[in-house]
Amino acid sequence: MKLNLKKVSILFISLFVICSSAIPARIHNVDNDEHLHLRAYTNEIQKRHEPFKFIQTDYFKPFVHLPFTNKSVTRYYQLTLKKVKLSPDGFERTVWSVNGQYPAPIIRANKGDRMIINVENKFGDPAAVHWHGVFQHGTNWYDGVPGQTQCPIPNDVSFIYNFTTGDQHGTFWYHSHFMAQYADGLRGALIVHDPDDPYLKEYDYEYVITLSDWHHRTTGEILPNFISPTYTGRRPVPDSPLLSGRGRYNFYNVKKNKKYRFRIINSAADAFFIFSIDEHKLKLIESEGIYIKPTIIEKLPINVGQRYSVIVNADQPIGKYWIRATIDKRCVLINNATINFNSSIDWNGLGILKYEGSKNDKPKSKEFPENFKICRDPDPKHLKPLQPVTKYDGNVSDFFNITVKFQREGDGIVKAVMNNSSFIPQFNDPTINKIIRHIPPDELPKEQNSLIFDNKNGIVEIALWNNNTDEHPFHMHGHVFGVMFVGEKNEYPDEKKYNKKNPVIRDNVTVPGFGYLVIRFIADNPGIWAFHCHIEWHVELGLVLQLVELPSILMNETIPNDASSLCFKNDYQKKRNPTTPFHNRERMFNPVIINEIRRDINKIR
Ligand SMILES: [Cu+2]
Repeated sequence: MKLNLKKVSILFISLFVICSSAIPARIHNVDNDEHLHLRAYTNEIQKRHEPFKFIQTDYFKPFVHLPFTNKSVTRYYQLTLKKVKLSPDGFERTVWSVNGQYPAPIIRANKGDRMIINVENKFGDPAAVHWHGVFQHGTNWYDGVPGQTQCPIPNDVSFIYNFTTGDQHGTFWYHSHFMAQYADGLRGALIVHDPDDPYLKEYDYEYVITLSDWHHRTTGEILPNFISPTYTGRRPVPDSPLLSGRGRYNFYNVKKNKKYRFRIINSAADAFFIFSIDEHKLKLIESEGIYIKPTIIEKLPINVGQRYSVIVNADQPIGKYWIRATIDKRCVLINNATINFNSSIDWNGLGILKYEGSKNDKPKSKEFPENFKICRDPDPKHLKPLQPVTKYDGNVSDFFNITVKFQREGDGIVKAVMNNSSFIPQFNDPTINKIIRHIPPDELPKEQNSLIFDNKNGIVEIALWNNNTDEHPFHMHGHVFGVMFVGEKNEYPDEKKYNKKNPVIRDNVTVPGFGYLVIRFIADNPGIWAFHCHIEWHVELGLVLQLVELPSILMNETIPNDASSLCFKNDYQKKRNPTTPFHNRERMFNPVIINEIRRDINKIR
């Protein structure tokens, strides 16, 4: 067979495009010397550690907190990533599993513990694991975001994530941050117990419920249709809503007069859920690791990536009650060209709260009425932190204006853009590597959507305008933020209305369709942190930013060898000398403003 030069170069160009953009292709690794070297290296690292505990968990068994000790504990967990055949809703398909199960096992720790987690990749695809909500203070390279904080873990390679839970406690989760892999199965709960939990005496047992939208087709099949110039549909329609990875007849057993803390995690790729338990009110106590003033609610709206804890008192007559996790299809637009538009989905996900001693019959319980705004986060008055946080009330040192919209790009594909730029990761040269080899942040590629700020402990404000019909659940890595303002269409941000004194604190917030969002956080965590819509289909269309936080500190860090060696042809040692200090340079990602007079956000219309 003859290959001419033109064909070869087309092949190489196509390979480059596949490897360096969010185009949906499973990348298969070729064995080469570097690869073999890496395997030997990771084996060596593993020998130096304690045995890793291989965990599998039953989400339908209640648990109590781990034993509390005076000293923090180092916990060694083994997560083996492997494709297996499973039938979560009765339909068998290939699942990107962790330790053979879906959802991935519940990882648990106490506040202050060190987590040493060995991720052994047997997927046959590259992978990475992100610890959603964990600050990763001082360990940015273990945040698990290919293209930003690490290179993907190649197949047949083990990689050890090593981080501390620090002062954090609450309900977190972990999932793949590589392509749309988490929608195929790599998602599970991460729980950090707190010996100082003010609500500890108010519940006897705990349950974790992960909510997910399940597809019968893999994302490898869905994405090439979705990201195509000819696609005129909306976001792919799922086939089932699942509670902790199961369909309708999943039982959460309770004992009469006991109290249960339910930790609800929306781990969906897309779906906005409404959660409730018939005839049992929910006492809301936690939003994303933050204790909140207890509020009694009947129905809990929960968007993608968000977490809440509620206490449920099993004080009703012995019997069975529906647990409802309904995908709110009012937040989902579907047309006839939408992938799986004729799905046979029952949008009403169900589980059963089953009292000990109840009869073997179907629940006859009554659903609570609805009394909240659709496709929105709960009313801020229900999410007030137990301790009001005032640190966001001060002079803003860095301010960014962001506009979100969808537009057809040069390749004919409708992409999601932030300030007219659709995010494209460079998987084999993540941003952190670039900063550490002293590439000036303003020289980062424009399509990496960098928000650069370098004022230590300064207040950073992001004002975001969502110029399209969809609501978006925005998640920030490495931080929680104070929600200053959420506005509907034509309800423009007005600083006088900002909630500076006692804002909602979280890491994942909903911006309404054609609405506004203003958040503030403290620049206290040097690193590269993703800030993105958590609808996975929108991530694939580029709805991602990266915070380049305190680069003048970050550039002097050293990436551990195991993390840097994931990158082929790694030349991070070769440091460059920036000719001009960062703070004297113009920034790349226009029209983002740094350290200038704050713009009147009303003018961004
Ligand atoms: Cu979105």
